[in-house]
Amino acid sequence: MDPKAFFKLSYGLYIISTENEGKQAGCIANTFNQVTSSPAQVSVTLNKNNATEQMIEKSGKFAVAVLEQSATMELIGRFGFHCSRDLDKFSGLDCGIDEQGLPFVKEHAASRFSCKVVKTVDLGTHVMFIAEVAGCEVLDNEPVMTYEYYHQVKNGKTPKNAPSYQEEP
Ligand code: FMN
Repeated sequence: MDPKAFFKLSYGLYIISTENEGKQAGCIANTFNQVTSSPAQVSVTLNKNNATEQMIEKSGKFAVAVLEQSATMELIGRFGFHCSRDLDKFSGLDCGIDEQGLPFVKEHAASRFSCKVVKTVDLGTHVMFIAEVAGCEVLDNEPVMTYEYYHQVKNGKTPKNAPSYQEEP
């Protein structure tokens, strides 16, 4: 099995966020996808250790911000390399509240989705949430961030919690 085959897969970069009992959590994910069009359904796969995964299990809903190429490494670092249990990740950011009452990041976001979980699939280390889209909106028309752009142009790294993580050769 050649692990480099996985590097040929393409993804975007997203901020997944949720809220439960007055607390907020959010993290970076590259695993957000549309899975059906009618009804419009999406999926995201999150590590069970992530505060965001644990909060979505309780809230049953999540918001998604589709990141643009202009997203700063500070923003990606805040959501992708820290835990919401230790940090208020939304503090000082330009955020909105969606139709399900969830916070979403507006900064450097091309569009956003509000998602209601309809199925949860246990994948061992990770959980895949399948959700119906309760609302969505275009926020900006700048080019979106791909996983390849994040690695090649921004020189970004991927932490162990990401499903696409691979040991450095
Ligand atoms: N974590 C996941 O569980 N699923 C992903 O798809 C995922 N993709 C990531 C892609 C990138 C480029 C980066 C930087 C991180 C990714 N992560 C992913 C890791 C989480 O964002 C990270 O573990 C975060 O600190 C979790 O925060 P939380 O504990 O507040 O939920």
